[in-house]
Amino acid sequence: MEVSFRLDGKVALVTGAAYGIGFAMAEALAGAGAKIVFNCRSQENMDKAMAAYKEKGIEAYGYICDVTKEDEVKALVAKIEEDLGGVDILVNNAGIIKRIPMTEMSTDDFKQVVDIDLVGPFICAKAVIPGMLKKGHGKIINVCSMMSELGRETVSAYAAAKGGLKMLTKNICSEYGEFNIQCNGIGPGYIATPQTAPLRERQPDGSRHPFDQFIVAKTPAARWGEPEDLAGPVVFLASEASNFVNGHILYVDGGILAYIGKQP
Ligand code: NAP
Ligand code: GCO
Repeated sequence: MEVSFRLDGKVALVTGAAYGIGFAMAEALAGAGAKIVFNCRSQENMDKAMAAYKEKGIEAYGYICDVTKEDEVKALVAKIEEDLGGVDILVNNAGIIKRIPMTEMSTDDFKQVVDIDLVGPFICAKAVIPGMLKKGHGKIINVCSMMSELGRETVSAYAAAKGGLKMLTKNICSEYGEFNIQCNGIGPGYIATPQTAPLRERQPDGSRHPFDQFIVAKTPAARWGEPEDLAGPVVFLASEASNFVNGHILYVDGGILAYIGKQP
């Protein structure tokens, strides 16, 4: 039996892949043979990202597009259909976090997080599914979180959105599985990216941030994840090797969810 993880001829749209986890996942998908399309919101980030892809030898197609704006997303998907023949793989990666105690958080802040982290993936999936139905196949990978399962102080909106994204994943699987569309989630643990930089900042005396120490102690692998740790999982879920895996959340967390924590 030969199992293929190759993605030659496939078009992958990775949202928010200017840097961080999205960039690493796009790089991995390109390494497996996929054509990469990505978006982000600012021209400045786009310019840096295009240079970074070029440096890696990847001919990526980058577009300015906000995942919360349905008209922009529809136009992007139409352009991909016209230029590249449609999206085979969608990775819903774009996301933000706001760390604010719940009773101090404005409703507008809460809504903005849910809008980007949950409504955005709905808008993007809704835009690509008709094309996938026509093609007779499709892979949708939603980037979930530890907060799809766990709560913690200050991240109420993020946890609500990522918990919702887990269930959107299962629902897309339920609704479109019979049409050969697989929708799965990847739940990264604590990964060193700009999003988590404030949690790793050195203290004025040069010592490690208490949250940084807390995460390393809470992770059986005893380290932060790197964006590259998501490479194998995303290629697996994008490839035919996972054709009967559907509605699953693959946690890539160095073991955090398995562990009760260090004994005193
Ligand atoms: P990051 O470093 O902050 O990168 C986020 C990316 O999303 C950027 O490219 C950003 O570019 C883009 N983006 C944000 N809002 C957008 C919007 N409305 N439309 C289009 N693009 C948008 O974050 P990351 O750590 O790589 O995280 C990527 C994903 O993984 C997020 O969904 C995050 O919640 C999730 N995650 C992260 C971790 C972690 O520990 N880092 C763990 C679990 C899950 P622009 O600002 O230019 O738009
Ligand atoms: C936080 C972090 C997390 C991670 C990640 C964990 O403040 O707790 O930013 O939410 O980014 O999503 O899986």
